[in-house]
Amino acid sequence: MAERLKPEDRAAGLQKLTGWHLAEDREAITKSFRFKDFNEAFGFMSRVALVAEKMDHHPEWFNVYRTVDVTLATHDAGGLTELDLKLAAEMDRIAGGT
Ligand code: H2B
Repeated sequence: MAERLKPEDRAAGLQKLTGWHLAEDREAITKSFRFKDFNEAFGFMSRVALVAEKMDHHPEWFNVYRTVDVTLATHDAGGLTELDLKLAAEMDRIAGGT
C-alpha cells in the first residue's frame, strides 16, 4: 500500500503542480478546473477516468456544466500519497491537452 507523504514531501510535490491546494478540512488536495463548455468538461472526465482505472486510483469530483471540482486523497492510507501527486499531474496534462 502507498505510504502517506511526509509534510516536506507533500509541500515539494504541491509546488510542482499548478493550481492545486491543500484542502482545509482533511488531508487532501483540491483543484477547480474550468473548461469552455460541458462537452470539454465531460471529455476531460472521460479521459481522466481511463487513467484513474489504470492507476486504480480514483478522484472525488463534482461537475456542474463546465467546471469540475476535484479532491484527491488516498483513502486506504488516510491522507496524501505519491499516487495523488501522480494523478494530479496526469489531470493537469489532460486538461492542458498535451
Ligand atoms: N482511490 C483513491 N483515491 N484512494 C484509494 O485508497 C483507492 C482508490 N483505493 N481506488 C483503491 C481504489 C482500492 O479501494 C482498490 C480495492 O484497489
